[in-house]
Amino acid sequence: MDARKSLWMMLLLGAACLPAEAAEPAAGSDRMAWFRHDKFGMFVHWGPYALLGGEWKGHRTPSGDEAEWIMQRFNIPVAEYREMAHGLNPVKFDAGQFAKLAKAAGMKYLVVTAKHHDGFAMYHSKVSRYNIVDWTPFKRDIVKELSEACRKEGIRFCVYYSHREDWDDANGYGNHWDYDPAKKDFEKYLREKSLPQMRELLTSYGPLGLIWFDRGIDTTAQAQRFIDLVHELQPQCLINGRVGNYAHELLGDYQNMNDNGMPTGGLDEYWETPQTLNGTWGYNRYDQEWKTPANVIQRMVEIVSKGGNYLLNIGPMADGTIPAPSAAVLERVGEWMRKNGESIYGTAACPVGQFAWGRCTVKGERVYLHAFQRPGDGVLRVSGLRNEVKSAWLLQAPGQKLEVSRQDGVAGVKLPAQGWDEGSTVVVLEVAGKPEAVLDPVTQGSDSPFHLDMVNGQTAGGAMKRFNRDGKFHIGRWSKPEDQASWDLLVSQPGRYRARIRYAARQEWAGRKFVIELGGQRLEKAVAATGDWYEYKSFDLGLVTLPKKGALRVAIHPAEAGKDNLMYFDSLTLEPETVGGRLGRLD
Ligand code: FHN
Repeated sequence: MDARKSLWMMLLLGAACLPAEAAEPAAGSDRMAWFRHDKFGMFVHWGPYALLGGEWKGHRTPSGDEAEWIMQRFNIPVAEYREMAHGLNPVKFDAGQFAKLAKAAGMKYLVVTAKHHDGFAMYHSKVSRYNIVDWTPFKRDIVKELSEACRKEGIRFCVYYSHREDWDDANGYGNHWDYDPAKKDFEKYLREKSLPQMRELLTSYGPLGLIWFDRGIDTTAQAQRFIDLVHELQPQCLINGRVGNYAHELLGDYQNMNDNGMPTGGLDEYWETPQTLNGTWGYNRYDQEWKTPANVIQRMVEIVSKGGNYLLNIGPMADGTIPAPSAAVLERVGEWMRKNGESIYGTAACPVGQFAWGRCTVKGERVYLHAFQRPGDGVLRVSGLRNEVKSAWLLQAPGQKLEVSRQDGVAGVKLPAQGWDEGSTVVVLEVAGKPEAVLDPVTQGSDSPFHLDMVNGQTAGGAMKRFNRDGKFHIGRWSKPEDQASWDLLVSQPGRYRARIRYAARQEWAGRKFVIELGGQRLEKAVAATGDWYEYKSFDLGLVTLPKKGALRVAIHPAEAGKDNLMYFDSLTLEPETVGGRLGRLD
């Protein structure tokens, strides 16, 4: 048996189960260890915009607008905004309160806006006098005080820095109302403000957990200058994915979802989603639509069950006060975390997927079932879990074992009538071995196509389920035949099917061969260029035959090893060919 065949056999034999590790991001370097473990962080959006609180000269920012964008929304002239910024005097600011609240909420890292798009530095910058110490009566360095308070409380300190967008600087990006875009010298901005301020942040506040860049930058070369600087001055410091151009390949250490974004399924790479507690990042006195503690807990569980991190924002008021509703929500979340943190920190994505009643996370030989609602009969059915369940208990009542049954191979855990927790009630399953999933085959309805994509497929080798940085998801990072995506189908209607593939491919990937294995059939095709990074197109691959009812495996992989990506794969559809309204007959 040649190597290729034996690999294929291994894949077939292993098809029915997916080990938990497959859903965990590759370990990579140890720099990611804390990020992998910590899961939950506090985002702080704070600047002079807090003084306006979503209102400029009697006009409110439109509903749904983000209050920190007010300068741009109303095209406030730099001179007027600067004048307003003189009034920032957060006399009630107590850095310890921020760090303590983060800690009480169960958050492990804190990211504060050292400079947002309005160009104002919340630290003592020597590069520009437009900063909290030199420009306001407050005269205290907020970044410094927060860094010290975080260290004291054991919270990893991190900074946000808007490296391209700067509405104050004549050469920064974004202000077209005061400055003529044609006269901007962006290189000068990078050289004289953005990079020097980044250097200040990297050299003045001790070790930083990560730098949170935002809004991307025009070229890969520009982004690389920031990356090089971070690597030179603080090699351990992580860099978020927004350092580079959103339409290009990821340059940082991990992906950020869109704001408030949630992936459809688990990803094979490190990711984090920035989310707000209401609808704005900076303080807006008119936005009182706060998420409930239960909603925050369920979001966190959902994110962690898909392998991600949750960066949850507060927008302090101009006087330094943390809005009471956001502090109250975080305190309640913290109560839940103190009791249930074991089911969040250091866990990995749930290999089993999602349940009607909630989600799951895994660690070692434990599966943590997060029940968001109590099924009518009080039984949590854990469909898709392959392992034997040795024991089950409520995380908060380890002494009281729960009854576990198996019906048609599906484990069920009987919940007690008491002990229900806000947001999510956690049941611990101790299982035999590493948690593994029995994947359900992809089934078909009458005459409907099979739709195969990253949510219902499995990846192997280097192939990864990824965020595409444009709000969608794909499978990428495959360069050799072992890097595969596969699906197990249950065919109920044998016949001829039209195969269509949808992907994005850049010019330099064109011509690379890919293989689709489909039962005994093998299609080999060449990748066609579709345009820029995330321009997806569909291609007709012709007719294929699904010869009989029952199980059938479909896999895609590069035909041979090459550098680069094969393609950014979106989906493969197999659509029944109908002749005269009936499914195409088999020859
Ligand atoms: O424009 C910003 C916005 O104000 C806020 O900082 C968010 C946080 O993720 N990031 C940008 C938009 O994506």
